[in-house]
Amino acid sequence: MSASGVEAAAAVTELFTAAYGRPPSGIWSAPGRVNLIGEHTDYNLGFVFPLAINRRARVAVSPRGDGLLRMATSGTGEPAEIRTVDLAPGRLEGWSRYVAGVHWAFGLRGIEVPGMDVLLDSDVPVGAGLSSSAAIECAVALAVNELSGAQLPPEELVLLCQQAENDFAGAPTGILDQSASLLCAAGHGLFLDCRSRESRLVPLDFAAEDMVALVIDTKVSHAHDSGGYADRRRDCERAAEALGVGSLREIGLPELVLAAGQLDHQAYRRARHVVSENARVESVVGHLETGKPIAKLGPVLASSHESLRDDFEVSCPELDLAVEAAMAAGAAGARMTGGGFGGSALALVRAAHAERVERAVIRAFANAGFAPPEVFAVAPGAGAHRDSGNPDPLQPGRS
Ligand code: GAF
Repeated sequence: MSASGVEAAAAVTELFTAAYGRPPSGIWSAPGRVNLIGEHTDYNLGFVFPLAINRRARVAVSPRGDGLLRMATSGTGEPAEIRTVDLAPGRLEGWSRYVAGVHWAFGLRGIEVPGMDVLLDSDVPVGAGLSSSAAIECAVALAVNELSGAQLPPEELVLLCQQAENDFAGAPTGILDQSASLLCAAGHGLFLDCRSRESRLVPLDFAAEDMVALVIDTKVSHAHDSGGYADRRRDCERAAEALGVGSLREIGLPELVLAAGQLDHQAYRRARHVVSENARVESVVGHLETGKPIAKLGPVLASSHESLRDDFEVSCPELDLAVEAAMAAGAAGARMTGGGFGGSALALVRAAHAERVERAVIRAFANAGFAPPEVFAVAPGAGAHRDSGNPDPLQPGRS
C-alpha cells in the first residue's frame, strides 16, 4: 500500500474507534473507476474498457454478536442502523443502502453474515459518474466475504454487488462499475467481455507517454435510479427484440444497417450506438496492445462522444462543453464517461498542456453561466483489497 493508503487506513481506524468505542477487525478499500471507452454496452452484453482510479472507498468493519448492522460515514450522510433480519429493499435511503445491500445479497446466497459496525471513509466524488456507490459495495463485499468466511471469488462478488445495486438500491445498472472496482489493477485498464465475463488487464501507462488523464466533473449530479438510464435499457431491449436477437451484442454494424427497416428511428439510433461502441472498444484495446500511443486515441474518443450525444442521447450541455473546450485547448482526446445525464468527462492530455486545458474548461463554463467544474488528474489505481497486508499483486505500492 502507498504511504497515502497507510495514512488513510490509519484515519479510518481512528474514526471507527471514536464512533464505536473499539478498534475495527480490519480495513478494506475499493476504487472508483473511469471508463476509457465502452459506454452503455455492459447491459447489452458487449465490451467495456475501464480503469480503477486512485480514489477509494475505505471501510473499517467489526462483527457484532447481536445481529445489528450499524453504519456511519465520515462524509455528509446520516448514520443508519438496522437489524440484519429486517434487511429488505426499500428499508433504507441514501448511502447506507450500498453497505446494507451487500450484506443482504450475501444473505440471499444462504451465507450467514453476523451483525456489524461499519465506518465508511471515501474520497470518490459522489454523483460524478465515477462509481462511488460501486466502490462502497466492493469494499464492503470484501469485508463481508472475509468476516463471514464465505470466500466467494471476485467474479461472484461482482454479481453480488450488482445485485445489491439493482435490487436493494434500485438502480438497474450493468456489471461495468463493480467489475472495474474488483478486477482492475494499478497501471492497467480492464478489457471485459460482459457476455462471457472474461477479462484481461491491458497495460496503461499515461506517465510513460507524458500524458495525463483528466477528469472534468461537471458537478451536474446524475442518478441511475431515476428514469433516463432505465429508459435507455428498455430502448436497447426493444431494439434487440425487433431484430430477433437475444442482445445487441449479437449484431454487427453492416447487419444493423441492412435491418434498419425493422426498427423505428429511435431504436435504430440506440442500437447503432451500442453496436458501434463495441467496435470502438475492440479498436482501442487493439491499438494499445499493439503498442500504439495513447495520444492517438483522439478520433475514437470523439466518435464515442458524438454517438452518446446524438444516437444515445445521454450527454448534456455541460458534458458537451467540457469535451469541446478541452479539445479546443489541445487535449489529445475527450469524451463523456460513465452513464451520462451529468457526471464527468474524461480528457487525455499531454502533461505539458494539462493546466492550459483545465483553465480553458473552467473559463468556458464561466462564460456559459455554468457552475464551476472540478478538474483533476487520475491514474490507473489498484483494484479492491484488504488494506492491511494484501497489496495489488501486479504493481504493489501504487494505490
Ligand atoms: C453506469 C452503470 F452503472 C454501468 O453499469 C454502465 O451501464 C454505465 O453507466 C454506462 O456505460 O455507470
